[in-house]
Amino acid sequence: MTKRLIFLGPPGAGKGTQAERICKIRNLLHLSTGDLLRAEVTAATSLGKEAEDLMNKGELVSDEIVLSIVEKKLLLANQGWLLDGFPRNVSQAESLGTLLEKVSQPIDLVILLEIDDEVLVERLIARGRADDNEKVIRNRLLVYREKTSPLINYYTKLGILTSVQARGNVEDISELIEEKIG
Ligand code: B4P
Repeated sequence: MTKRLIFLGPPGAGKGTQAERICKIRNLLHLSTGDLLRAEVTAATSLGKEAEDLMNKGELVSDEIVLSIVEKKLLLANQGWLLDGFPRNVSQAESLGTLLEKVSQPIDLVILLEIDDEVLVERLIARGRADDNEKVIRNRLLVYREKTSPLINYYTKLGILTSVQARGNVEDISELIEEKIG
């Protein structure tokens, strides 16, 4: 059974939206590094203070911070998990690989949510979060192309990547994802 999943895709592709639905249906732990970081910012922890400025510029938070958050949560998950927004670069993917090897929890499937930039910009401006203004969104897209998109090749080479078109209504996209998960 497919129970260890990663959602990959540009900002606003709907990773968070779809992850919430799939995790409810499949009883998986939903691990969103974006949500976890925003919770640290809201709680004004030292980690949150360090992350806030970077997030508001659309830059990635340091690997060290993100890994420390993910590692604790992943090790407690025994029912399967869905990683949403993590890994975000090759170095995070390598660290994740090492961690998962240690705990004998291989990734079953990486789902790439594919979508055009202009749809993303429209969606995110409509949402209006602190990092959802056009200048920051354009930077997040650049950071995605430069740092995150090499993961497409990385997971394709490992033979565990599949793609879904993420344009359309939320329910239809969920169905496509469900078909891929099987
Ligand atoms: P994230 O929180 O991961 O956010 P995201 O990529 O912008 O959004 P996502 O793809 O989840 O879209 P969503 O479903 O919300 O990252 C934010 C920041 O955190 C990063 O820039 C970075 O600074 C930091 N960060 C996070 N993880 C990190 C890591 N691993 N390493 C370093 N830094 C990290 O959908 C977006 C909008 O579209 C919503 O309003 C939604 O309602 C709408 N929508 C979704 N599906 C739709 C559909 N089918 N049709 C119409 N609208 C739709």
